[in-house]
Amino acid sequence: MNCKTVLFDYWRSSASYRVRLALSLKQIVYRRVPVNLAGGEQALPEHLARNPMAAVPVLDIDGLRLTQSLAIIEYLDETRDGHRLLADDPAIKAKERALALIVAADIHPLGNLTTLNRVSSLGGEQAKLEWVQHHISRGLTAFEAVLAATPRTRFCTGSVPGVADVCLVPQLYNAVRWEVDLAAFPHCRAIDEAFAELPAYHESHPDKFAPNG
Ligand SMILES: N[C@@H](CCC(=O)N[C@@H](CS)C(=O)NCC(=O)O)C(=O)O
Repeated sequence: MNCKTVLFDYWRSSASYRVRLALSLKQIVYRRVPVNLAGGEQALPEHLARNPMAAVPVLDIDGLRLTQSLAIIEYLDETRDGHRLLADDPAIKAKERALALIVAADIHPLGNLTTLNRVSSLGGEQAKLEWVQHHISRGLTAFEAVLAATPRTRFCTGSVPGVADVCLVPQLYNAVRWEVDLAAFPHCRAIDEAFAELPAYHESHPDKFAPNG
């Protein structure tokens, strides 16, 4: 496919999954270029030239090279019509960003590959598992509390998915991977179920891109 919009990603990367969901909701056609994190490709010079943080996602679009999933998502929202990922209302937008940041800033860095490799080397595999489960549960507890504090809406802040939802869904996928018990997060699970009714969910899902999958 000769497509100028290129997403450098990894199938199981939750930050990449956020961007895939946003691209899909915005109905932006793109081409994927996998960067094999398990094989260390993020640290190769060719990828460091794309992103000096040695991470995915990276999005090439409009002659630009964008990094950081939330910055990418906001760029897409500001430059493309159609499905809106952030509200115009500053109060709602602040809440959307706060929820997105619980995932992207407060949970995700503590469960990143680099972090977990370091925890494992210091404390072993069991310590790594307890570490990641603890930090995912702690963040989702806060996310759930924010959702529970306001009347139930289909998605985080309304009837359609926005930036908070495209962060939550990959985080829940990641939580299941690490065998976190989601029983205590009914609002979060309900949003995941609502999202699963949308084509974007299936177009972007990691299982679709799993090696041999
Ligand atoms: N804050 C960044 C985080 C990017 C990030 O850490 N991505 C992970 C995958 S989810 C990664 O590439 N990790 C590589 C590593 O830890 O070596 C974003 O939101 O894009």
